Amino acid sequence: MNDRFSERMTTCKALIKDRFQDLVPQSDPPGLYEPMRYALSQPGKQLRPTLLLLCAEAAGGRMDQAMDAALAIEVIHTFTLVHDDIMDHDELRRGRPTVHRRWDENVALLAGDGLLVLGYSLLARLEPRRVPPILQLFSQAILEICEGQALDKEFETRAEISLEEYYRMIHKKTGRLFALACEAGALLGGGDDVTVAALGQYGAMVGRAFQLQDDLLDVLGDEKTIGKDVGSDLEENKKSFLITHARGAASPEQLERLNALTAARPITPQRLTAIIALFDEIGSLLAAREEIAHSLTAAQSALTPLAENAARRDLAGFLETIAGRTF
Ligand code: GRG
Repeated sequence: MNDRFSERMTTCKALIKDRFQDLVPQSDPPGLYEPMRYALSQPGKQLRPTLLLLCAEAAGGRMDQAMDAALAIEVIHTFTLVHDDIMDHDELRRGRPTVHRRWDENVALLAGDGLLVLGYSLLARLEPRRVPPILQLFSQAILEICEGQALDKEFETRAEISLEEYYRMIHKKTGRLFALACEAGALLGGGDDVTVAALGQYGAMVGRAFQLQDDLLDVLGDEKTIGKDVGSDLEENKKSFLITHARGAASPEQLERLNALTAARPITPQRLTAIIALFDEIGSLLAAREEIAHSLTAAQSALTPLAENAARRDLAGFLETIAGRTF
């Protein structure tokens, strides 16, 4: 990562963090507001709000015009994590117990609902003429994320899915929020239709690369570094890129070994090591890395219609952070 870009990332994150402190009111009942504060108090990577702010500038505007939308997207993203952790029975998030582990599922459901509403109330603070199109954009995207999550859950009950189905699911579940960040930033920065569409495509490709990377980190990552459970996709019978690719590319003998290794529960560290070795033997780890590289190249190409300026260079720099991420 070059120094200038690293500095810009730090600036964006600091801008967001400063405004994040007092978002949740100190109101009664604490059973609602404490878990909401807990979920927001441990910052994640803040990729989506950073992208949103960079896209506002890339479209010719200023970051301050887009700040409330940047906060909103991070709050709404945090909400999706709280509900996703319930659905996936995950115990760790951002290195700490998930909200439903720290309290219980009912508390986590309600805290998530509160965060979604908080996100929308931040959008209502934008410049009045921007509110209707932004609400429309967010609402469409959020419904599509729900569709992606529904597909993700449905696929858990299926023995196998095609790579086409996998890409459709991650496009909705993960890519859509990244695309929304970029489109909303572009719109708030005053970008024209071509710029909004180009940045939306850039975001979708960043999201695809990000999810593929996430699938790899689920098996190869270090629990302390990624701050969440390792091997959870296999444990939950999730159709990650790796399992989907491996099932399609394995020889009959490899498939038999893969089925035997993935059938038993829990997925012990020894079994996880054997599954990773088999993914490697089948070529699925390499295929995932190649797909990440293709997606990042597609994201870079999507920037072509944009004027050559510093913000566009930052968006190209952002791709390097995704390519090299370890958490
Ligand atoms: C109504 C928007 C809405 C959603 C409800 C729960 C749900 C339906 C969708 C879940 C979508 C989801 C959690 C997708 C996974 C995306 C993903 C890999 C998130 C991890 O993002 P990071 O690594 O997290 O950027 P940090 O902690 O860094 O913020």
